[in-house]
Order: sequence, then structure tokens, then C-alpha cells
Amino acid sequence: MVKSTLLLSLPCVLAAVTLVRGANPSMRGISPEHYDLYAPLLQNGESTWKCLDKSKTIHYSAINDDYCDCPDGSDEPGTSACPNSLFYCENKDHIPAYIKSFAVNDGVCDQSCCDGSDEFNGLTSCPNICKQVSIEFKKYQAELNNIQSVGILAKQKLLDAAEVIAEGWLQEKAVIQQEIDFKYADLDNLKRELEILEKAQIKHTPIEKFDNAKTIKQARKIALLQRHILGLQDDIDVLVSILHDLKNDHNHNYHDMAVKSAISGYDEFIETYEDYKTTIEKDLADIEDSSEDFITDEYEVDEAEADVPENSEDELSSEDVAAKEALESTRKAYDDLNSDISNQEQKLENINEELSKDYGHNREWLTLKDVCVEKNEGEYTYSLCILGTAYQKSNKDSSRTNLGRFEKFAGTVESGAKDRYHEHLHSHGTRCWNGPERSVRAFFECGAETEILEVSEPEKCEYHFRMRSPAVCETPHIPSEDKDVKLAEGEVEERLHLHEEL
Ligand code: MAN
Repeated sequence: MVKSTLLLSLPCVLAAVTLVRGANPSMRGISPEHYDLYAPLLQNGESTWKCLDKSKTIHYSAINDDYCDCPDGSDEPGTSACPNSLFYCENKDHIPAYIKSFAVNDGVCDQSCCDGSDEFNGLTSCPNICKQVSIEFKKYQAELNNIQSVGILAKQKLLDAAEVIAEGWLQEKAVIQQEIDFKYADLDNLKRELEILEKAQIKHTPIEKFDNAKTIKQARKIALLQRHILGLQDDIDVLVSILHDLKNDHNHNYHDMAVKSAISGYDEFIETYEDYKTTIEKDLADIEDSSEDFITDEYEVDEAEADVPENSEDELSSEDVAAKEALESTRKAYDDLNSDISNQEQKLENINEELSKDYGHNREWLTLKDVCVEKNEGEYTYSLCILGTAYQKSNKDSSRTNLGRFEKFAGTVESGAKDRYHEHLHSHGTRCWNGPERSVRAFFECGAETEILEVSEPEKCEYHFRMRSPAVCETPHIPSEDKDVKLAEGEVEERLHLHEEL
């Protein structure tokens, strides 16, 4: 009767379980919040219990009897009998923790179990040092929070500096883009000039030898004239743009008569200029069309040259020389401008590449790019340049070994990184004798400065750098004791099948 009431009323069960706990080792290794999962079941007058994975019903006294009955290990939370079990340490005065069951009664005082409750079989005596651990832990937390606060300020500086750099790139990009546009317009003009000059040019050929010499001479004159007109037009455009800026940017409150008269002159000029320009362009186009009529292939030099010996400059008239020089200088100007544009376009491409490169969530790594830090580790001094190369330098003979160039941000959940920017992979370093190319995994934690804390070589020629940098600092978290249980709550719940139970 009393037993069935126990089954019906959960609070009573809990109270009863709590009561037996002191005397009953069946509650050892279980968190108080999970006691209800270990309540006995009455079956045919026997106290029984169902494994948490529901796979088996065992006698209640088989819990923590140092023999593993349940496949999920849930019957041995307080012994090391089941390899997949977890042991709960209360750690009063500090933070409760779960440890893996193999550490129970292994003769070692487990750091995570500061109350010593994991060593209860008398083999080892582990004093309760939780008060002391708690003091140390709080000190450590305070230091960590302090580092984080300073780190956050340092990170803000990195972000501000990165913004200035990126802003500079955008401005430079706009300027270069505008310059390229202007230069393409100039290039078009030069191309037209070149075409005209090339058509009119009769290379090294005395024109008097042709019946149509007069016509060709005229054509050359026209071509030269066209070139001068185009040159003048460019000059006018420059002047117009200067006056346009003067009009817009001058100090309106300062009555400078010279400026005022320049502006009114500009206003008058600009009223008719566009029409005037259109007319000139049309006339030039007409001239070009008509010159094409009389500078046809039959007058071109190629055919004529067959009869005419390669001549010297002396045989050329001064006009011929001028035309030749004009052609050469225009050709050079065209080529120079073309390569200038290519350079500018390359610059633009480089800027676009930088703008689209991954420098972190908010380009926090940009300002640190190529910042180099080093750490003397006795036999070697290790160095790493952010997003650059890592080296190992012998402290004996100063010989330097390349440990690899930055390849990528490589943090993953599996590698324990908060995000990919917390881990940098440097690869393709000098090949290890009979082994792989050297490589570095740099793991970053928040710090006021970028520095290497320690270096290890867990596998031959694979180096681990533990590092600090403000770049990975995040807003400091308020320390919450619950969150610091040594094994993640999720893992405990999973192992205790709480998702199904609750
Ligand atoms: C050097 C160093 C070591 C490395 C060995 C491998 O001594 O680079 O770090 O382990 O070469 O031969």
C-alpha cells in the first residue's frame, strides 16, 4: 500500500530517494536533479529499475554494484564498471562537474572533482579542495574578463583602422575608375588621329613622284589640321572643367571681381559651346569622310614604293618630315596611354580583389595583416606573420625553417574553435625529412595584444601555436556557474536519455 503511493506521487518518491541517498550508494555519481530517474519500480513485490535506455529491467540493488548491466551504462553512475558512464561530483563551494567514469577510483585525485568524491574506495584519499579551487577559479575568471574587456577595446581599434583602409580603397577605386574613363576618351581621340595620320602618311615616299601628289599633300594638311583641332578641343575641355569647378567651389561670400567675371564669361561661353562643339565634330567627321574619298588604296604608298627607292630624310620635304614625326609621336602617345590604362586597370583589379578578400567578420584581421610575432621556446624561436609566413629559427645556429604560408581560416566545431577565424592554417612549409611539408595550426584566444603563448609539435612537423589576439575578442560574458559544469549539459542529457524521459 505504502509502496503504490510512492509510485503515484513523484514528490514523495523524490523525498524518499533523497532519504535513502545518504545510506544507499545507489545514488552515488548522480546529480540531485536526476534522482527521480533512479526511483525504484515495484514488480511482483520486488524493487526493480529500468535502464535509462529502457533496454533492460534490473534489480534495484544492481545500481552501482560495480557490475555493468545496462548497455548504456546508466546503472553504474557511481563506479567505473561501465566505460560509457558519467560520474557527477557535487563540488560544494565550487561548480558541479561530470567526469568520465573511468576516472572513478583510479587512484588519482581528479582536478574536475575538487571535492574528492570520485575516490571513495580508500585507495587514495583526496581532500576536498573546492573552496581553494573556487577562489582560484574566480580569480582566473576575473583575469579572463579583464583580458576580454581590454581586448574588446583593442579590437575596436582594429575595426576602426580596417574601416579607414577599406574606405581608402573605395576612394582610390573611384578616382582610378574616373581616370580610366577619361583616358579611354583620350585614347579614342588618339586612335582617330592615328587613323587620319596613317591614311595621310606616305612613308619615305617623295610625293612629287606621284601624279596625284597635290591631292595627297592636301590630305596630309587636312589630317594635320584635324589633329590640331582635336588637340585644341581637348585643351578647351580642360579649361571648361576648371571653370566649371571654379563656379561650383568658389567662396560665394567673397566678392572677387576677377572670379565673378571669369564665371560670367564661362556662363556665356557654355551657352553656345555645346552647339559649337557638335558643329566642329560634324565638320571633322565630314572632312574625314571626304579625305577617305581621295586617300584611297590606289594612292597608298605600298604600291608606289615598289618603284621608289628607300629614301633618306633628306629627300623628304619639311612637311613630310613633320607628318612623319606627328605620326610617330601620336603612335607613341597612343601606346603609352594604352599601357597606362592597363596599369590603372590592374590597380583597380587589385583593389577589387582586396575589397572582396576575407579578412574576418568585420575585416578585423586586415589591420593585423603582416604583423609578425615571435616566441622563444628554448631550442627554437618560432615566428608567425598574420596572414603571412611562419618560421622556426634555431637558437643554436640561427638557421631558419619555413613552417608554411597562410592558407585559410580553418576553425571548425570539431577542432574546438568558436568560428573559422579562431584558427589559422599555414601550409606548404619546408618538407620534413621523410615526412610531410611542415604546417602550422594557430589557435587564437582573446587577448589585448597579438602574441604567441606556446608552441607544440604534436605530430612530426605539424606545429600548434596557441595564440592571443584582440581580433577574436567578443563582448565579455557574465560568468555563469551553471554553464561551467565540466561536461556540457547537452552531453549529459544525451547520455542520460533525458530527451526521451522529460
Ligand atoms: C627539425 C625541426 C623539428 C622537426 C625535425 C624533423 O629538427 O624542424 O621541429 O621535428 O626537423 O626532422
